[in-house]
Amino acid sequence: MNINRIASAFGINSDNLNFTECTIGHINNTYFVKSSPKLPDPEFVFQKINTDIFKNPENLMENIFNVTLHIRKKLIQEGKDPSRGTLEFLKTTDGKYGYNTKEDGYWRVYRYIDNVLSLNSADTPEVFGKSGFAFGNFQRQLADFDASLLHETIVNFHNTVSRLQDFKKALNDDIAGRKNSIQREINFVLDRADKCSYITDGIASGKFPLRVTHNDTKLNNLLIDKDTGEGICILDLDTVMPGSALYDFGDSIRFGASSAVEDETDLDKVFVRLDMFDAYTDGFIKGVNGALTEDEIRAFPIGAYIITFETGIRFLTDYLNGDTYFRIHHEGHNLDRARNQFKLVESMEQQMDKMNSIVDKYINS
Ligand code: GN1
Ligand code: MG
Repeated sequence: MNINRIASAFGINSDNLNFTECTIGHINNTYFVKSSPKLPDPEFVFQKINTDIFKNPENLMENIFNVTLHIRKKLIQEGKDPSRGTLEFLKTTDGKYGYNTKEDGYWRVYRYIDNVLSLNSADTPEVFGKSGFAFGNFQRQLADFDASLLHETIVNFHNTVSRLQDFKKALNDDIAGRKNSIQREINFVLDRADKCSYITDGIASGKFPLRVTHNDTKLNNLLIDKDTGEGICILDLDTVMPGSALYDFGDSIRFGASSAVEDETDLDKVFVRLDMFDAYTDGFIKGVNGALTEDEIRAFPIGAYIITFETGIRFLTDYLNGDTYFRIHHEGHNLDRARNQFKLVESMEQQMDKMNSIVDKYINS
C-alpha cells in the first residue's frame, strides 16, 4: 500500500503523512491519517474496501454518498450539526467515489470526527439505551429515503434461511477438514434449523415491512460524543439496504446486550443482560419515533434471537470454510465466536418470556 499515492488521489498532499491502523472491524482495513504527526487528532479515515466481499465497491459508495447526503439534509432541517451527525466522504480529484487501482485496491476517505469514542461494550444500560436511540433515529432519518436508489451490496445478507444453506454446503464440502471436531456445534445449528425462516416468512407475508436499514448495528459502529455521552454518528454504512427493523434491533442486542465481548471464550461469562435489553428497547422505540408497527415491536426478542443465531451460523460456516471471510486474530477464532453466539442464543431461549414482558411494557406504556 502506498499511502501517499492514495492521499494525493483525494487531493490530500503532504510530505509528512502519519497513519495508524484501526484493528476493530472484521472485513475492511481502516487507517487514521493526519497530514503531520504533530496534530493532536487524525484528520481523515482511509478505508480499503474488501472487494472479495463487496464485489461492486462503486455501487456501494454510490449508496453511501446518497445516504449520507440524505442524512445531512435532515440534520440541517432539524437544526443539528451535519459535520458531526453523519460521515462526510471525499471524492477523488477526478470526481470519483473512490480510488481504485490494481496495485492498491479500492480506497475511500472520510473526514475524521473528533472528540468521540466508540465502545466494544456498554458499561451501563444508560449508555446502551442512548445507542438504541441513535440506531432508531438513523432508521427514522432514512424512513423517507427512496429505497429503489439502493444497490444490494451483499445479496441475502440477513436471509437466515440462505445462511443456513451456506452452512450446510460448507458442512458437506468440509474443505478445511474441521467438521469432525465440531459435532456439538453442528447439532446445535441443525436442532434449531426450523427457526431460520421466522423473519423471512414475516417479510414475505407483509407482517414485517421492508425499510431502509443499517444491518450491522454493533455498538462499535456508533460514535459517541465524549462531552455529552450522546450517540451522534453511525459508521460502517456498507450494508445499508432494504431490510427489516428486526435486523437492526437484533444485531445491536446480539452485540451490546451480551454480558461479554463477541469472542469471550469463558462461556460462563456470556449471557444476555435484561437490563441492557430493556434500555435498548426503550431507546430504539423512541429513536424510531412511531415508525414501527406493533407486530415488529412484539417480534423484537425473537428478532434478536434469530440474528444472534444467524451470526453464530456465519462464524461456524467460516470456520468450516477455513476462515476466508471474517478476519481472525488466532487459530480457532471463528469457532470461539460461534460458541459465544450459541451461548447467547441459549441464554435468550431461557429468558425469552422475560424479554417479551419487557417489550409488553413499552407497547402498553
Ligand atoms: C462484520 O466488519 P464488521 O466487524 O463491522 C460483518 C457483520 C457481522 C460482524 C460480526 C459485511 O462486521 O455482518 O455481524 O462482522 N460485516 C459483514 O462482528 O459481513
Ligand atoms: Mg461492518
